[in-house]
Amino acid sequence: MRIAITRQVSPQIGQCELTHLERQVIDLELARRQHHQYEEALAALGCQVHCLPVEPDLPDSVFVEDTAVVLDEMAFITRLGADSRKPETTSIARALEPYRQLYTITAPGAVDGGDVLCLGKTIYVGLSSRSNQPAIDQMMVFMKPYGYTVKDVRVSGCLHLKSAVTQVADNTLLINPEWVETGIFKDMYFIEVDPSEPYGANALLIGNNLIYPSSYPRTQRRLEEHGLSVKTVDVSELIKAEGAVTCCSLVFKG
Ligand code: CIR
Repeated sequence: MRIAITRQVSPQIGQCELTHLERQVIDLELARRQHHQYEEALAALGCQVHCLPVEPDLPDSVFVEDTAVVLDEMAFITRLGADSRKPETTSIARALEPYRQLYTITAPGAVDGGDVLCLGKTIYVGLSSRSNQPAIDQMMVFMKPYGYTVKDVRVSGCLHLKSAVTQVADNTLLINPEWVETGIFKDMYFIEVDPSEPYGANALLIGNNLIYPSSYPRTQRRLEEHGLSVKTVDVSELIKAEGAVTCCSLVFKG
C-alpha cells in the first residue's frame, strides 16, 4: 500500500517564502479547494492519504516534501534551508516514526526535500539556495549502509532541483535544461519542458501515472505524446507560493 502524507494549507500562506517569484495575492479558499483536489487525485491513484492538522503559524507548511526524504529502508528528517520553515519538521517526524527508522540532518547541514531526487539507488541533491554540502555529507553517512550513492548537482535559476527535473517514467526525466545540466543523469531519456513553460518540469509519479499541473498544457502534450498517463490538477494558487505537485506530499510504501 502507498501512503501519502499531506498537510492542510496554512491560513498564513500569503506570507510564504518566495525566492524567484514576485508576491501575488493567494486566494486561501481556492488554495484549500485545489489542495483537496490534489489529495483526491492521490487517493484515485491508490494512495492512502494521511492529512496532518493545519499549522496556523507556519506559512509554507503545506509543502511537506521539503521536511523529509522517505526511502524503502529508512527516512531522514531534513533541516530546512529557510529559517521560517525549520519548525515544520517536528510533526512530520512524529508522523513518520511508525513507518521508518529515522535519521536527522543537523546544523550546519541544511537541505530541503525538494532538492532530493531519488533514482533507484542514486540520490541526486541540488546545491540550491536551500541545501548545502554539510547536509550532503551527512546524507552519505546515513545512506551508505543501505547501498545508496549520493551525488551533488548544481542548479541555477530555480528554487529546488525538482523545480528543474523530475522522474516521469522508469528511465525518463522531465527537465528544464536551462536550470540543470543533463549530463550528470546517466542512462536516462529526457523530455524537455516547452520553452514557454519553464516551471513545468515538476511532475509527481505515482506508479505509472503522473499528477501534473494544468497550468502547463504544452509540456503536458509532450508527456502524453510519449505515451505517459497524465492526470492534471489545478494548483494555480500553490504555484504562486513557488510550489508545485511533488512538494505537497510525501509518498512512500507503507
Ligand atoms: C518555499 O519557498 O520554501 C515555499 N514557498 C515553496 C516550497 C516548494 N517546495 C518544493 O517545491 N519542494
